Amino acid sequence: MLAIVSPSHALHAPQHEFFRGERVPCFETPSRAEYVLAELAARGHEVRAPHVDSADVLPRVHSAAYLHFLQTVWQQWLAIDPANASVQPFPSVWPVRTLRHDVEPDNFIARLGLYSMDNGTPLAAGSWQAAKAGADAAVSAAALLSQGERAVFCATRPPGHHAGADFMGGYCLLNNAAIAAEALLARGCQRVAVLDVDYHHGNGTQSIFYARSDVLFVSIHGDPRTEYPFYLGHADETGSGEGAGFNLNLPLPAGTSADRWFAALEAACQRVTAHGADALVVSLGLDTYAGDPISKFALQSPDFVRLGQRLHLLGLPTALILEGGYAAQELGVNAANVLSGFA
Ligand code: Q9C
Ligand code: ZN
Repeated sequence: MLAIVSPSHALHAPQHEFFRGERVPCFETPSRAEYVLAELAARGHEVRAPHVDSADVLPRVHSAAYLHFLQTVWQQWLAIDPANASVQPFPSVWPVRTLRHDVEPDNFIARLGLYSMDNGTPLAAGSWQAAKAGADAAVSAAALLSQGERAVFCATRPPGHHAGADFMGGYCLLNNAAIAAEALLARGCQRVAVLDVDYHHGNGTQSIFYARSDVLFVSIHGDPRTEYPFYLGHADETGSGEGAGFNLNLPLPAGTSADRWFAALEAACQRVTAHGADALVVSLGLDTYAGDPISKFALQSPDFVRLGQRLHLLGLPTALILEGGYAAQELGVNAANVLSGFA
């Protein structure tokens, strides 16, 4: 399978995040993409750089204010103090419920809170460049599918599915899967399905398409009662307005076995088929792996071959977009196993 990877991913290399109140090394590291690239090369997959600019698609997914913030966030941080070059900014205040979202604060940390859902999305000097390259990969995949390619894998990082129209979260800055879906629609698709198999619910993707019937969102994930992102991803979220019936959440308890996970995948795939989509975007999180350090499903490496086989059976032009997966050394094998199953 054709793969798209930009070396710019490595420009997003923050040092630490918060975990149970402590500062710990980031789980979402450049080495993840390097392990994936190495395994793609070992198995003879063709790897290309992105060849299409996502600039005209980004505003279809994200607000202009958020895009401006993300593009300039590091300059804004350095403008406060040049010594911030070696300091990571984190939000510490958020406009929840009765607080206002419509006035952008002059205070940088308050502005960062306005555009964040959590304090779990570390930033670095090259975060925008890396995220933009990921979005370019997503629209490049859409272009290749519209030219007749059956499937394209984007080894993007940072991941995307927690990012909403106007906020970052859960390591995600730009919603690459939503960007791929919009690019497919712009290239003539009438109906697109997004199937999210990351361990965590794709709250950003769900919210972007929640009121729409042209993009079906289906997700299998850890039950948000106990798992991140906690505040979205329940089974009773089925879509609103025009989008009523076009959102399907299949939450599973932490500790779920591979057998039960594949039963949920079957239900998810049947809903995708019923949608009559002309293209599929897979939010390919590999943090369902038993060895994942922050997740609690029990898939083994060979199970990812089976996942690829079931995705292939859907018979659709397919963009596979890398999301999570934090057992970095096993990530290459697990990702490449999906591609092998698809082949
Ligand atoms: N600080 C994705 O898989 N935080 N994001 C975990 C460690 C949230 C994962 C706790 C995990 C987000 C794309
Ligand atoms: Zn995840």
